[in-house]
Amino acid sequence: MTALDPAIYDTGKRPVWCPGCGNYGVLLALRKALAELELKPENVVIVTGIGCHGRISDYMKTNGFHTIHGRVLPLATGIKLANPNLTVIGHSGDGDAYAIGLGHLPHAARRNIDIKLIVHNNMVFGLTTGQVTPTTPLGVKTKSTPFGNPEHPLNPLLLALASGATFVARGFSGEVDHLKELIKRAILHKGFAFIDVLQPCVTFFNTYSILREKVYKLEETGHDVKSLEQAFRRAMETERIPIGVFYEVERPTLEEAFSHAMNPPPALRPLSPPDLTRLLSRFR
Ligand SMILES: Cc1ncc(C[n+]2csc(CCOP(=O)(O)OP(=O)(O)O)c2C)c(N)n1
Ligand code: SF4
Repeated sequence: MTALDPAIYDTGKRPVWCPGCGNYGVLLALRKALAELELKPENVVIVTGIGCHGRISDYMKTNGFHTIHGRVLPLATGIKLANPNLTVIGHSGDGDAYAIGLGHLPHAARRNIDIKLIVHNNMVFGLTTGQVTPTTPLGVKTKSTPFGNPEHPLNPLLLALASGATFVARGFSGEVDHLKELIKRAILHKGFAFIDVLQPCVTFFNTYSILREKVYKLEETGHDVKSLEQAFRRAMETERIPIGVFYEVERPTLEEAFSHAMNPPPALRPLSPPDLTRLLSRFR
């Protein structure tokens, strides 16, 4: 395959992210993945939530929709149903996806709509300067938990697996080429693909050294991606942190199940302007 130049997706805007932020790794991996899959910018839509992660659509020269906090999946679903020819990739933060927007994840997973969700999981609210989120580890001091987080964190991979997702993966923004491969595989997967990306927020919760020490690659262990049981076991590991594809199976997509209403999908229907003569005659 002859890859495109990743620079074609560069809007030329200088990112406002803090130096060293994990968002840079996700941006680079995304551009490289699209380039290697030779996806033309006009056929890709990046949907982002509100947060530091949300700026990624400003730096991607594709179609983009920077939506309100926690509403990436409904937007992405609508776009995909309107025009299934588009590659629709949602980018969300852990606050965006697992707090205010949590109600949408299980439903996108069980519906198996062919969209991709990449969650920039820095385990903290970045943009609002470092408050606790559903994935902040127990005991961690944040701006809103000065005595340590008293709440048990949510495990997003277990949630996605239990909801019926057909593609569940975890990446690390410090492993850009590995993440690029995950994004490529997610895009090629026919159905809902979920990637939780461990993305250090160097300013409010710098997890680089602990993640570098603990992550290991699932594909180097003989992990069977078709086994739901193995996927659950790996997702529960805490001593070491697996990255890679946990689970991947095929199931009909929502678009296929919905084909009676999608024939053709709204964006591909011929434009036939309504006859306004009768209506206009009332105003003569
Ligand atoms: C309805 C609503 N509630 C709250 C906010 C305030 N707000 C803006 S960004 C943000 C948190 C973003 O955190 P996260 O999704 O983890 O993204 P990050 O900044 O870490 O990338 C919040 C609570 C908002 N914009 N809209
Ligand atoms: S506050 Fe954190 S997440 Fe936001 S740009 Fe800075 S390092 Fe990145």
